[in-house]
Amino acid sequence: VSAYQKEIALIKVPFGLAGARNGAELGPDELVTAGLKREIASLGYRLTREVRVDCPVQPANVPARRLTAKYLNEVQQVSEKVCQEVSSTLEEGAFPLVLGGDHSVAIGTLAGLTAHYQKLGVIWFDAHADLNTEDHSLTGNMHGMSLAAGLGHSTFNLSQIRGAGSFVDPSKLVYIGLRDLDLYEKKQIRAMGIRAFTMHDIDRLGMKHVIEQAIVIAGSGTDGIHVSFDMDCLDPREAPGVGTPVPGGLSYREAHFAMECLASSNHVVSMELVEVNPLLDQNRHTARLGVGLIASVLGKTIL
Ligand code: 5AB
Ligand code: MN
Ligand code: MN
Ligand code: MN
Repeated sequence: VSAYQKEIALIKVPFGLAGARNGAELGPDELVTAGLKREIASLGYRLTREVRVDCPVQPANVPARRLTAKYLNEVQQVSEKVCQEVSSTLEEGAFPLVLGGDHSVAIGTLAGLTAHYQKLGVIWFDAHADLNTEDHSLTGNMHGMSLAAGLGHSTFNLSQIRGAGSFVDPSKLVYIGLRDLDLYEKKQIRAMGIRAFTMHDIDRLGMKHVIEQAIVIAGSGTDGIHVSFDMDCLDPREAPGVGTPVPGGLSYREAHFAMECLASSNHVVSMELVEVNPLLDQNRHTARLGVGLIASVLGKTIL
């Protein structure tokens, strides 16, 4: 977030059909209840718009669908709306803060961002790579396909979203926190040469080195960095309220430190925080952690 940009738009996307379990659709309200707007205000930001994207919910009679990409039409609808909201926010010069929902909401965010920025850097915090296509996914859950759509690998991709710009440049994309990859995803990361800081790399190099490198890769020669933050990048002991927990994730301080470094880089142009699942949480712990991490990206410091 650059120092001059003190206007923010809250884009709530209560959509959970593309996730593995019910509950992610409750994420945006949970983050607000956990104090998000108070934090934003106390950091001196003006909330220029607050929208709640109208999202489809589970139909009473679930029709027989292609298992390769479940709820594809619903994901497409939501992507279009999120794209529009993110685009308008950027036109107004405000900072888009997108609250998921499952991680498929990133498709719309990336669509709106690429419409505005020619060269977008992306840092993807996640236990997973979200690179599956409809032909390779083993689950058919589209929250595991959002980056494939952003890069143009899946049949449903950014080019099918009205108003979207060009695909994300894989050389400007960085992963942080990976530890659960499907075989196809591993091959793709290697084939495309995507910079991926796995949990092993974080253990080896430390978060300081990792986030500094990530900021260089996603932030130099680009129009700015989009932070896509899947709460399952955190260790499940820190963030139990996520749909697809994987042991061995980021600690509270590693995640906060990364967000603090991003804030001081002045390169962050947008953020989304996804996969908060209140049904699986304990004492709103995960949502409160999410609020704290957003505050850190927006410039909150300890002293
Ligand atoms: B998340 C898995 N690779 O495709 C798949 O939480 C998990 O947005 C995807 O990162 C996890 O279903 C998607 C097994
Ligand atoms: Mn994800
Ligand atoms: Mn994930
Ligand atoms: Mn720079």
